[in-house]
Amino acid sequence: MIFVHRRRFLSVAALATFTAACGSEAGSASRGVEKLAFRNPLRIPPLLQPKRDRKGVRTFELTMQQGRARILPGTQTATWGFNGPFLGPTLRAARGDVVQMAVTNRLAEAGTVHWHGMRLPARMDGGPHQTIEPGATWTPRWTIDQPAATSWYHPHPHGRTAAHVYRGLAGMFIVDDDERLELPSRYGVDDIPLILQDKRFGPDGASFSGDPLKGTFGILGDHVLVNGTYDPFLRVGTERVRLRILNGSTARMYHVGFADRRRFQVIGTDAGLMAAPVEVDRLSLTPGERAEVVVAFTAGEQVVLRSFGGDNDIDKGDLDLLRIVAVPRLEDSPAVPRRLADLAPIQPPQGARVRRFRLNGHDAINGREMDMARIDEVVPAGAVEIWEVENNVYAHNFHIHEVAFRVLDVAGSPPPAYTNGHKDTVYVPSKSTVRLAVQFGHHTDPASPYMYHCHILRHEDSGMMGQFVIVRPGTENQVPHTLPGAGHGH
Ligand SMILES: [Cu+2]
Repeated sequence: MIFVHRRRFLSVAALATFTAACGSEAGSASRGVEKLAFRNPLRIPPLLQPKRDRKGVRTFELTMQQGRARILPGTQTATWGFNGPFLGPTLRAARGDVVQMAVTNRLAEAGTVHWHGMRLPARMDGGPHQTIEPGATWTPRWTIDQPAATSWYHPHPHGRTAAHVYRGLAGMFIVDDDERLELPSRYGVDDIPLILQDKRFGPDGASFSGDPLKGTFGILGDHVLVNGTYDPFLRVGTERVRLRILNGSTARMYHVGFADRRRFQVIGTDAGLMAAPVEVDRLSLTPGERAEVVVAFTAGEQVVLRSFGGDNDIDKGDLDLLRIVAVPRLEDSPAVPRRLADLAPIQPPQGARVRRFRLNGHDAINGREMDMARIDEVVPAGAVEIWEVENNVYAHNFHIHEVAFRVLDVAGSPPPAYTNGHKDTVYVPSKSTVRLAVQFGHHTDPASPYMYHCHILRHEDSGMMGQFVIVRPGTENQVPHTLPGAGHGH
Protein backbone atom coordinates (compact mmCIF):
# COMPACT_ATOMS: atom_id res chain seq x y z
CA MET A 1 0.00 0.00 0.00
CA ILE A 2 2.80 2.37 0.81
CA PHE A 3 4.27 1.70 -2.60
CA VAL A 4 0.99 2.51 -4.36
CA HIS A 5 0.54 5.63 -2.32
CA ARG A 6 4.04 6.80 -3.09
CA ARG A 7 3.58 6.24 -6.78
CA ARG A 8 0.39 8.25 -6.78
CA PHE A 9 2.14 11.02 -4.93
CA LEU A 10 4.97 11.04 -7.44
CA SER A 11 2.72 11.25 -10.45
CA VAL A 12 0.73 14.10 -8.94
CA ALA A 13 3.95 15.90 -8.10
CA ALA A 14 5.28 15.37 -11.60
CA LEU A 15 2.10 16.73 -13.09
CA ALA A 16 2.24 19.76 -10.83
CA THR A 17 5.81 20.45 -11.85
CA PHE A 18 4.89 20.17 -15.47
CA THR A 19 1.87 22.43 -15.15
CA ALA A 20 4.02 25.03 -13.44
CA ALA A 21 6.58 24.81 -16.21
CA CYS A 22 3.92 25.26 -18.86
CA GLY A 23 2.37 28.17 -17.07
CA SER A 24 5.29 30.29 -18.18
CA GLU A 25 4.61 29.71 -21.84
CA ALA A 26 2.52 32.62 -23.01
CA GLY A 27 -0.60 31.37 -24.70
CA SER A 28 0.71 27.84 -24.73
CA ALA A 29 -1.77 25.10 -25.37
CA SER A 30 0.59 22.40 -24.17
CA ARG A 31 -1.26 19.59 -22.49
CA GLY A 32 1.45 17.91 -20.51
CA VAL A 33 3.66 15.03 -21.31
CA GLU A 34 0.89 12.48 -21.03
CA LYS A 35 -1.98 14.21 -22.81
CA LEU A 36 -1.11 15.90 -26.03
CA ALA A 37 -3.97 17.35 -28.06
CA PHE A 38 -2.35 16.40 -31.41
CA ARG A 39 -3.26 19.68 -33.08
CA ASN A 40 -0.40 20.18 -35.49
CA PRO A 41 0.21 18.31 -38.73
CA LEU A 42 3.54 16.51 -38.55
CA ARG A 43 6.14 18.44 -40.47
CA ILE A 44 7.92 16.30 -43.07
CA PRO A 45 11.44 17.63 -43.72
CA PRO A 46 11.72 18.46 -47.44
CA LEU A 47 13.97 16.32 -49.62
CA LEU A 48 16.99 18.35 -50.69
CA GLN A 49 17.47 18.18 -54.43
CA PRO A 50 21.15 17.92 -55.32
CA LYS A 51 22.70 19.74 -58.26
CA ARG A 52 24.13 17.34 -60.84
CA ASP A 53 27.18 18.27 -62.84
CA ARG A 54 28.20 16.77 -66.20
CA LYS A 55 30.18 14.02 -64.50
CA GLY A 56 27.12 13.01 -62.49
CA VAL A 57 28.43 14.33 -59.16
CA ARG A 58 25.49 15.23 -56.95
CA THR A 59 26.12 18.32 -54.83
CA PHE A 60 23.96 18.97 -51.79
CA GLU A 61 24.08 22.53 -50.49
CA LEU A 62 23.62 22.97 -46.77
CA THR A 63 23.83 26.21 -44.81
CA MET A 64 24.02 26.30 -41.02
CA GLN A 65 22.13 29.33 -39.83
CA GLN A 66 20.28 30.92 -36.95
CA GLY A 67 16.58 31.54 -37.14
CA ARG A 68 13.27 31.66 -35.37
CA ALA A 69 10.83 28.80 -35.59
CA ARG A 70 7.17 28.59 -34.71
CA ILE A 71 7.06 25.51 -32.48
CA LEU A 72 4.77 26.29 -29.57
CA PRO A 73 1.48 28.00 -30.40
CA GLY A 74 1.58 31.77 -30.44
CA THR A 75 5.32 32.16 -30.03
CA GLN A 76 8.60 32.05 -31.91
CA THR A 77 11.61 30.17 -30.59
CA ALA A 78 15.21 31.08 -31.37
CA THR A 79 16.70 28.08 -33.14
CA TRP A 80 19.45 26.88 -35.45
CA GLY A 81 18.94 24.92 -38.62
CA PHE A 82 20.24 23.86 -42.02
CA ASN A 83 18.73 25.81 -44.96
CA GLY A 84 16.00 27.08 -42.66
CA PRO A 85 15.38 28.08 -39.07
CA PHE A 86 15.15 24.62 -37.51
CA LEU A 87 16.49 21.13 -38.30
CA GLY A 88 17.52 20.35 -41.87
CA PRO A 89 16.23 18.88 -45.12
CA THR A 90 16.40 15.14 -45.74
CA LEU A 91 19.31 14.07 -47.91
CA ARG A 92 18.81 11.06 -50.14
CA ALA A 93 21.39 9.27 -52.26
CA ALA A 94 21.84 5.81 -53.73
CA ARG A 95 24.64 3.30 -53.55
CA GLY A 96 27.17 4.14 -56.25
CA ASP A 97 26.35 7.85 -56.31
CA VAL A 98 29.23 10.30 -56.07
CA VAL A 99 28.04 12.92 -53.62
CA GLN A 100 29.53 16.24 -52.66
CA MET A 101 28.36 18.30 -49.74
CA ALA A 102 28.77 22.06 -49.80
CA VAL A 103 28.31 23.04 -46.17
CA THR A 104 28.39 26.77 -45.45
CA ASN A 105 28.62 28.04 -41.90
CA ARG A 106 26.58 31.21 -41.33
CA LEU A 107 26.75 30.87 -37.55
CA ALA A 108 28.86 33.12 -35.35
CA GLU A 109 31.02 30.19 -34.24
CA ALA A 110 32.91 27.31 -35.83
CA GLY A 111 31.11 24.05 -36.44
CA THR A 112 31.40 20.74 -38.25
CA VAL A 113 28.91 18.39 -39.88
CA HIS A 114 29.27 14.66 -39.31
CA TRP A 115 27.51 12.11 -41.54
CA HIS A 116 26.43 9.66 -38.87
CA GLY A 117 26.26 6.14 -40.30
CA MET A 118 28.16 6.90 -43.50
CA ARG A 119 31.07 4.74 -44.50
CA LEU A 120 33.56 7.17 -45.96
CA PRO A 121 37.14 8.46 -45.75
CA ALA A 122 37.97 10.02 -42.38
CA ARG A 123 38.67 13.45 -43.87
CA MET A 124 35.08 13.54 -45.18
CA ASP A 125 33.55 12.31 -41.92
CA GLY A 126 32.91 15.72 -40.38
CA GLY A 127 34.26 14.89 -36.95
CA PRO A 128 35.90 17.48 -34.70
CA HIS A 129 38.92 17.85 -36.99
CA GLN A 130 36.94 19.02 -40.03
CA THR A 131 36.17 22.47 -38.65
CA ILE A 132 34.11 24.90 -40.72
CA GLU A 133 34.88 28.46 -39.65
CA PRO A 134 32.16 31.15 -39.78
CA GLY A 135 31.69 32.22 -43.38
CA ALA A 136 33.53 29.20 -44.78
CA THR A 137 32.22 26.38 -46.98
CA TRP A 138 33.39 22.76 -46.58
CA THR A 139 33.06 20.44 -49.57
CA PRO A 140 33.66 16.79 -48.74
CA ARG A 141 33.07 14.31 -51.56
CA TRP A 142 32.74 10.55 -51.53
CA THR A 143 31.12 7.60 -53.27
CA ILE A 144 28.15 6.07 -51.48
CA ASP A 145 29.15 2.45 -50.92
CA GLN A 146 26.91 0.80 -48.34
CA PRO A 147 23.52 -0.87 -48.15
CA ALA A 148 20.26 1.07 -47.92
CA ALA A 149 19.98 2.68 -44.49
CA THR A 150 18.53 5.49 -42.43
CA SER A 151 21.45 7.70 -41.46
CA TRP A 152 21.59 11.27 -40.28
CA TYR A 153 23.80 14.32 -40.06
CA HIS A 154 24.63 16.69 -37.21
CA PRO A 155 27.48 18.90 -35.96
CA HIS A 156 30.42 17.38 -34.08
CA PRO A 157 32.64 20.26 -32.88
CA HIS A 158 34.52 19.07 -29.82
CA GLY A 159 32.87 20.33 -26.64
CA ARG A 160 30.03 22.00 -28.56
CA THR A 161 28.11 19.12 -30.12
CA ALA A 162 25.33 19.14 -27.53
CA ALA A 163 24.75 22.87 -27.88
CA HIS A 164 24.61 22.70 -31.69
CA VAL A 165 22.34 19.67 -31.88
CA TYR A 166 20.06 20.90 -29.10
CA ARG A 167 19.47 24.21 -30.91
CA GLY A 168 18.32 22.30 -33.95
CA LEU A 169 21.18 21.28 -36.23
CA ALA A 170 20.23 17.77 -37.38
CA GLY A 171 18.71 16.09 -40.39
CA MET A 172 18.06 12.69 -41.91
CA PHE A 173 20.21 11.08 -44.62
CA ILE A 174 18.54 8.19 -46.43
CA VAL A 175 20.66 5.76 -48.41
CA ASP A 176 19.00 3.67 -51.12
CA ASP A 177 20.32 0.73 -53.02
CA ASP A 178 18.86 -1.22 -55.88
CA GLU A 179 17.10 -3.90 -53.89
CA ARG A 180 13.61 -4.39 -55.29
CA LEU A 181 11.67 -5.05 -52.14
CA GLU A 182 8.00 -4.40 -51.77
CA LEU A 183 8.33 -2.03 -48.86
CA PRO A 184 6.54 1.29 -48.39
CA SER A 185 8.91 3.77 -50.01
CA ARG A 186 7.04 6.93 -51.00
CA TYR A 187 8.72 9.60 -48.92
CA GLY A 188 6.24 11.56 -46.85
CA VAL A 189 3.35 9.35 -48.00
CA ASP A 190 3.94 5.84 -46.67
CA ASP A 191 7.65 6.23 -45.79
CA ILE A 192 7.82 8.71 -42.95
CA PRO A 193 10.86 10.13 -41.15
CA LEU A 194 10.39 10.62 -37.40
CA ILE A 195 13.13 12.61 -35.68
CA LEU A 196 12.53 12.46 -31.91
CA GLN A 197 13.96 15.28 -29.81
CA ASP A 198 13.09 16.38 -26.29
CA LYS A 199 13.27 20.05 -25.35
CA ARG A 200 12.78 22.38 -22.49
CA PHE A 201 11.53 25.84 -23.27
CA GLY A 202 12.59 29.05 -21.54
CA PRO A 203 10.20 31.85 -20.53
CA ASP A 204 7.57 32.57 -23.18
CA GLY A 205 9.04 29.80 -25.32
CA ALA A 206 11.49 32.33 -26.79
CA SER A 207 14.37 29.86 -26.66
CA PHE A 208 15.22 26.34 -25.60
CA SER A 209 16.41 26.29 -22.02
CA GLY A 210 18.77 24.18 -20.02
CA ASP A 211 22.52 23.66 -20.04
CA PRO A 212 23.50 20.60 -22.06
CA LEU A 213 26.72 20.31 -20.03
CA LYS A 214 25.10 20.31 -16.59
CA GLY A 215 24.15 17.39 -14.39
CA THR A 216 24.78 13.74 -15.09
CA PHE A 217 23.13 13.67 -18.51
CA GLY A 218 22.66 17.28 -19.56
CA ILE A 219 19.16 18.06 -20.74
CA LEU A 220 16.16 15.78 -20.39
CA GLY A 221 13.32 17.81 -21.83
CA ASP A 222 9.64 17.76 -20.92
CA HIS A 223 8.41 18.36 -24.49
CA VAL A 224 9.09 15.93 -27.29
CA LEU A 225 9.19 17.35 -30.80
CA VAL A 226 8.85 15.07 -33.82
CA ASN A 227 10.53 16.54 -36.91
CA GLY A 228 10.44 19.80 -34.98
CA THR A 229 6.65 19.62 -34.61
CA TYR A 230 5.12 20.01 -31.19
CA ASP A 231 1.85 18.16 -30.46
CA PRO A 232 1.79 16.43 -33.85
CA PHE A 233 -0.60 14.25 -35.79
CA LEU A 234 -0.04 12.39 -39.05
CA ARG A 235 -2.75 11.37 -41.48
CA VAL A 236 -1.97 8.14 -43.35
CA GLY A 237 -3.70 6.79 -46.44
CA THR A 238 -2.15 3.36 -46.86
CA GLU A 239 -2.69 0.10 -45.08
CA ARG A 240 0.96 -0.13 -44.11
CA VAL A 241 3.36 2.67 -43.29
CA ARG A 242 7.11 2.59 -42.85
CA LEU A 243 8.48 4.78 -40.07
CA ARG A 244 12.15 5.70 -40.02
CA ILE A 245 12.66 6.57 -36.36
CA LEU A 246 15.74 8.52 -35.32
CA ASN A 247 16.58 9.38 -31.74
CA GLY A 248 18.05 12.84 -32.33
CA SER A 249 17.97 13.80 -28.66
CA THR A 250 20.98 14.85 -26.63
CA ALA A 251 20.39 12.33 -23.84
CA ARG A 252 16.90 10.86 -23.72
CA MET A 253 16.18 7.18 -24.37
CA TYR A 254 12.81 6.27 -25.90
CA HIS A 255 10.91 2.99 -25.58
CA VAL A 256 8.71 3.35 -28.63
CA GLY A 257 5.39 1.57 -29.05
CA PHE A 258 1.70 2.24 -29.52
CA ALA A 259 -0.81 3.14 -26.84
CA ASP A 260 -2.92 0.12 -27.86
CA ARG A 261 0.13 -2.15 -27.69
CA ARG A 262 -0.27 -3.21 -31.30
CA ARG A 263 2.56 -5.17 -32.78
CA PHE A 264 4.67 -3.93 -35.66
CA GLN A 265 7.58 -5.16 -37.71
CA VAL A 266 11.13 -3.94 -37.30
CA ILE A 267 12.75 -4.06 -40.73
CA GLY A 268 15.94 -2.06 -40.21
CA THR A 269 18.55 -1.13 -37.63
CA ASP A 270 21.07 1.73 -37.71
CA ALA A 271 23.12 0.49 -40.63
CA GLY A 272 20.43 -0.97 -42.87
CA LEU A 273 17.71 -3.52 -43.43
CA MET A 274 17.65 -6.66 -41.34
CA ALA A 275 17.82 -10.13 -42.87
CA ALA A 276 14.17 -10.68 -41.90
CA PRO A 277 11.55 -8.60 -40.11
CA VAL A 278 11.19 -8.98 -36.34
CA GLU A 279 7.78 -8.40 -34.78
CA VAL A 280 7.67 -6.41 -31.53
CA ASP A 281 5.32 -4.20 -29.58
CA ARG A 282 8.09 -1.92 -28.37
CA LEU A 283 11.66 -0.98 -29.18
CA SER A 284 14.26 1.11 -27.42
CA LEU A 285 16.43 3.81 -28.96
CA THR A 286 19.23 5.74 -27.26
CA PRO A 287 20.62 8.95 -28.80
CA GLY A 288 21.91 8.42 -32.32
CA GLU A 289 20.19 5.05 -32.85
CA ARG A 290 17.67 4.47 -35.65
CA ALA A 291 15.05 1.86 -36.43
CA GLU A 292 12.92 1.29 -39.50
CA VAL A 293 9.53 -0.24 -38.78
CA VAL A 294 6.39 -1.10 -40.75
CA VAL A 295 3.05 -0.62 -39.01
CA ALA A 296 -0.37 -1.78 -40.22
CA PHE A 297 -3.51 0.34 -39.82
CA THR A 298 -7.21 -0.20 -40.31
CA ALA A 299 -9.35 2.36 -42.08
CA GLY A 300 -10.62 5.23 -39.96
CA GLU A 301 -8.72 4.40 -36.79
CA GLN A 302 -6.52 6.62 -34.65
CA VAL A 303 -3.62 5.43 -32.55
CA VAL A 304 -0.99 7.17 -30.48
CA LEU A 305 2.73 6.46 -30.85
CA ARG A 306 4.21 6.73 -27.40
CA SER A 307 7.46 6.41 -25.52
CA PHE A 308 6.97 4.31 -22.42
CA GLY A 309 8.96 5.23 -19.33
CA GLY A 310 11.78 3.10 -17.99
CA ASP A 311 14.19 2.98 -15.08
CA ASN A 312 17.45 3.88 -16.80
CA ASP A 313 17.52 7.53 -15.58
CA ILE A 314 17.39 8.82 -19.17
CA ASP A 315 13.92 7.45 -19.95
CA LYS A 316 11.64 8.66 -17.17
CA GLY A 317 7.92 8.96 -17.80
CA ASP A 318 5.50 8.07 -20.57
CA LEU A 319 5.63 10.58 -23.40
CA ASP A 320 3.14 10.82 -26.22
CA LEU A 321 4.94 11.29 -29.50
CA LEU A 322 2.43 11.38 -32.35
CA ARG A 323 -1.17 10.55 -33.16
CA ILE A 324 -1.58 8.62 -36.37
CA VAL A 325 -4.95 9.02 -38.08
CA ALA A 326 -5.88 6.52 -40.78
CA VAL A 327 -8.24 7.93 -43.44
CA PRO A 328 -11.62 6.17 -43.98
CA ARG A 329 -10.45 4.36 -47.12
CA LEU A 330 -6.92 3.00 -47.14
CA GLU A 331 -4.89 2.10 -50.19
CA ASP A 332 -3.73 -1.52 -50.12
CA SER A 333 -0.10 -2.23 -49.24
CA PRO A 334 1.79 -5.45 -49.92
CA ALA A 335 2.74 -7.56 -46.90
CA VAL A 336 6.24 -7.12 -45.54
CA PRO A 337 8.57 -9.54 -47.35
CA ARG A 338 9.78 -12.44 -45.22
CA ARG A 339 13.33 -11.88 -46.47
CA LEU A 340 14.72 -8.36 -46.54
CA ALA A 341 18.46 -7.95 -46.92
CA ASP A 342 21.05 -10.49 -47.95
CA LEU A 343 22.83 -9.86 -44.71
CA ALA A 344 25.75 -11.99 -43.63
CA PRO A 345 26.25 -11.66 -39.88
CA ILE A 346 29.46 -9.86 -39.02
CA GLN A 347 31.64 -12.70 -37.83
CA PRO A 348 34.95 -12.14 -36.05
CA PRO A 349 37.64 -14.56 -37.29
CA GLN A 350 39.38 -17.03 -35.00
CA GLY A 351 41.80 -15.09 -32.82
CA ALA A 352 40.17 -11.76 -33.67
CA ARG A 353 41.73 -8.79 -31.97
CA VAL A 354 39.86 -7.83 -28.80
CA ARG A 355 39.94 -4.23 -27.60
CA ARG A 356 38.48 -3.15 -24.29
CA PHE A 357 36.92 0.20 -23.51
CA ARG A 358 35.92 1.12 -19.98
CA LEU A 359 33.56 4.06 -19.72
CA ASN A 360 34.64 6.15 -16.71
CA GLY A 361 32.21 8.52 -14.99
CA HIS A 362 30.92 10.93 -17.63
CA ASP A 363 34.13 12.15 -19.22
CA ALA A 364 36.70 9.45 -19.99
CA ILE A 365 37.34 6.12 -21.66
CA ASN A 366 40.02 3.82 -20.25
CA GLY A 367 40.90 6.57 -17.79
CA ARG A 368 41.66 9.15 -20.46
CA GLU A 369 39.72 12.18 -21.61
CA MET A 370 39.44 12.85 -25.32
CA ASP A 371 42.55 14.48 -26.76
CA MET A 372 42.33 15.80 -30.30
CA ALA A 373 46.09 15.22 -30.74
CA ARG A 374 46.17 11.60 -29.56
CA ILE A 375 45.47 8.51 -31.63
CA ASP A 376 44.09 5.91 -29.25
CA GLU A 377 43.69 2.92 -31.55
CA VAL A 378 45.18 1.83 -34.87
CA VAL A 379 43.09 -0.62 -36.89
CA PRO A 380 44.08 -2.46 -40.08
CA ALA A 381 41.73 -1.88 -43.02
CA GLY A 382 39.02 -4.47 -43.44
CA ALA A 383 39.50 -5.98 -40.00
CA VAL A 384 36.71 -7.57 -38.00
CA GLU A 385 37.46 -7.10 -34.30
CA ILE A 386 35.72 -7.62 -30.99
CA TRP A 387 35.20 -4.43 -29.04
CA GLU A 388 34.15 -4.84 -25.42
CA VAL A 389 32.57 -1.80 -23.83
CA GLU A 390 32.31 -1.90 -20.07
CA ASN A 391 30.13 0.44 -18.06
CA ASN A 392 30.33 0.36 -14.26
CA VAL A 393 28.39 3.58 -13.73
CA TYR A 394 25.11 5.06 -15.02
CA ALA A 395 23.59 4.84 -18.50
CA HIS A 396 25.84 5.35 -21.51
CA ASN A 397 25.83 4.34 -25.12
CA PHE A 398 28.59 3.82 -27.67
CA HIS A 399 28.90 4.99 -31.27
CA ILE A 400 31.71 4.09 -33.62
CA HIS A 401 32.23 6.18 -36.75
CA GLU A 402 32.64 4.54 -40.17
CA VAL A 403 31.92 0.96 -39.10
CA ALA A 404 29.05 -1.48 -39.00
CA PHE A 405 28.84 -3.77 -36.01
CA ARG A 406 26.78 -6.60 -34.64
CA VAL A 407 25.95 -6.76 -30.96
CA LEU A 408 27.26 -10.10 -29.73
CA ASP A 409 25.93 -9.86 -26.19
CA VAL A 410 24.84 -7.48 -23.46
CA ALA A 411 25.87 -8.47 -19.94
CA GLY A 412 26.46 -11.98 -21.26
CA SER A 413 22.99 -12.37 -22.83
CA PRO A 414 22.03 -12.13 -26.48
CA PRO A 415 20.63 -8.71 -27.45
CA PRO A 416 16.93 -8.30 -28.31
CA ALA A 417 16.19 -9.89 -31.70
CA TYR A 418 15.11 -6.56 -33.16
CA THR A 419 18.66 -5.20 -32.75
CA ASN A 420 20.13 -8.17 -34.55
CA GLY A 421 21.13 -6.27 -37.67
CA HIS A 422 24.03 -4.03 -38.54
CA LYS A 423 24.41 -1.09 -36.20
CA ASP A 424 26.70 1.80 -35.40
CA THR A 425 25.35 2.90 -32.00
CA VAL A 426 24.41 0.72 -29.04
CA TYR A 427 23.03 1.18 -25.56
CA VAL A 428 25.45 0.19 -22.80
CA PRO A 429 23.31 -0.31 -19.69
CA SER A 430 24.60 0.57 -16.27
CA LYS A 431 26.78 -2.16 -14.72
CA SER A 432 27.21 -4.16 -17.88
CA THR A 433 29.57 -5.01 -20.67
CA VAL A 434 28.48 -4.97 -24.31
CA ARG A 435 30.49 -6.99 -26.81
CA LEU A 436 30.50 -5.96 -30.45
CA ALA A 437 31.74 -7.64 -33.62
CA VAL A 438 33.02 -4.60 -35.52
CA GLN A 439 33.60 -4.56 -39.26
CA PHE A 440 35.99 -1.81 -40.35
CA GLY A 441 36.14 -0.26 -43.79
CA HIS A 442 38.88 0.17 -46.35
CA HIS A 443 39.56 3.91 -46.42
CA THR A 444 43.06 4.17 -45.00
CA ASP A 445 44.54 7.40 -43.63
CA PRO A 446 47.05 7.25 -40.76
CA ALA A 447 46.74 11.00 -40.17
CA SER A 448 42.95 11.41 -40.01
CA PRO A 449 41.14 9.77 -37.12
CA TYR A 450 37.58 8.56 -36.78
CA MET A 451 35.80 8.90 -33.43
CA TYR A 452 34.23 6.47 -31.00
CA HIS A 453 32.24 7.94 -28.14
CA CYS A 454 29.23 7.97 -25.92
CA HIS A 455 26.38 9.58 -27.89
CA ILE A 456 24.87 11.10 -24.78
CA LEU A 457 26.20 14.44 -25.90
CA ARG A 458 26.92 15.74 -22.42
CA HIS A 459 29.39 12.87 -22.06
CA GLU A 460 30.84 13.13 -25.54
CA ASP A 461 31.45 16.86 -25.10
CA SER A 462 33.07 16.30 -21.70
CA GLY A 463 35.63 13.89 -23.10
CA MET A 464 34.06 10.43 -23.27
CA MET A 465 35.48 10.00 -26.75
CA GLY A 466 38.51 8.48 -28.39
CA GLN A 467 40.13 8.39 -31.83
CA PHE A 468 41.15 5.58 -34.14
CA VAL A 469 42.76 5.47 -37.55
CA ILE A 470 42.40 2.85 -40.25
CA VAL A 471 45.69 1.94 -41.93
CA ARG A 472 47.07 -0.45 -44.52
CA PRO A 473 47.44 -3.88 -42.88
CA GLY A 474 51.04 -4.41 -41.75
CA THR A 475 51.70 -0.71 -41.19
CA GLU A 476 50.05 -0.46 -37.76
CA ASN A 477 53.36 -0.03 -35.95
CA GLN A 478 54.53 2.78 -38.20
CA VAL A 479 51.70 5.11 -37.26
CA PRO A 480 52.57 8.06 -35.00
CA HIS A 481 50.24 8.28 -32.01
CA THR A 482 50.20 12.04 -31.93
CA LEU A 483 48.73 14.28 -34.56
CA PRO A 484 50.89 17.33 -35.26
CA GLY A 485 48.95 20.56 -35.05
CA ALA A 486 45.73 18.97 -33.86
CA GLY A 487 45.77 20.77 -30.51
CA HIS A 488 44.66 19.31 -27.22
CA GLY A 489 41.27 19.29 -25.58
CA HIS A 490 38.65 21.75 -26.77
CU1 LIG B 1 27.56 8.49 -21.75
